[in-house]
Amino acid sequence: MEIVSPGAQETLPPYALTEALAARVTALGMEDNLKQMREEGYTVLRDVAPIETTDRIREAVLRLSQETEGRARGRSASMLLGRDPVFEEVVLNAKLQVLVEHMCGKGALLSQLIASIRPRGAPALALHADQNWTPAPFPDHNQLLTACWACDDFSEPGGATKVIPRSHLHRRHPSPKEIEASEGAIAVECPKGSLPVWDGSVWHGNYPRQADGERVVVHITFSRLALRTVENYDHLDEKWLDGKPHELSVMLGREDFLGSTTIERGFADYTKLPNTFAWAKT
Ligand SMILES: O=C(O)CCC(=O)C(=O)O
Ligand SMILES: [Fe+2]
Repeated sequence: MEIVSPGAQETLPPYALTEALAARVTALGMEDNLKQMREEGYTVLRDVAPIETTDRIREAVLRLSQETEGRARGRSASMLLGRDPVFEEVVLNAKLQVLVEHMCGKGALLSQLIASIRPRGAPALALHADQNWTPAPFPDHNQLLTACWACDDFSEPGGATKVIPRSHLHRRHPSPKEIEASEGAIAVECPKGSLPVWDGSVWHGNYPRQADGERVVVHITFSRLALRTVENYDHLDEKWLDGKPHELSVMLGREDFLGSTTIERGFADYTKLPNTFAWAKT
């Protein structure tokens, strides 16, 4: 482990640790997780909590997914923080918080806390890098970290996460051909209660679910604080924007998908996704 004590104006190099964070890594026995994250772009956190915690998370997800309206009812539950106390335990988990600081720095922001429920026949999710709103080449400092709290065993027929180890080293998004080929992809197989975690650059997706029953997962994404706006214009509502140039709505972030998730819909406004990803790459 590379340990550095940065001065107030110095930047900690990628993958370097402050003394305080190194001590937490040692106390929790996470050295191999950090090594795998650096070398392969992902890792699996095990024994993160008693199994009863995972059972409580699964129960809460299934219950809250019934409050989702429309086509995602019973399939998705979004904006989970504040909807059941167990989700505070999820985002505060000690091992997860070590990786969050390591990969997204101190002051990292909770970007998304959303559950998915995938039944038999659920189709595969195509390969992508989660830094989908960061242009390539990706910066040396990782931008985003995603963890999946597996509430059911992860196996390939069960529709586990698919990852291409070391693809984070490309520092770019996969091309359509690379997505189709998925060369070198493996299933992240692990028992219920584990947390597969990956950086913002590694290429990943998931396998179709062929097994009976449902795969319940809580997706937890944190991001660096860097690009949050200095000023907050949430008070300038739709009424204020009415009749004004579209560009004003764009610069207030109302036309991209970030911040568009609602509890009722159960996911973000996907009609805004193509523009968001295209604009981010210009
Ligand atoms: O559902 C999965 O296994 C992976 C989903 C995914 O790509 C993500 O949460 O970033
Ligand atoms: Fe993803």
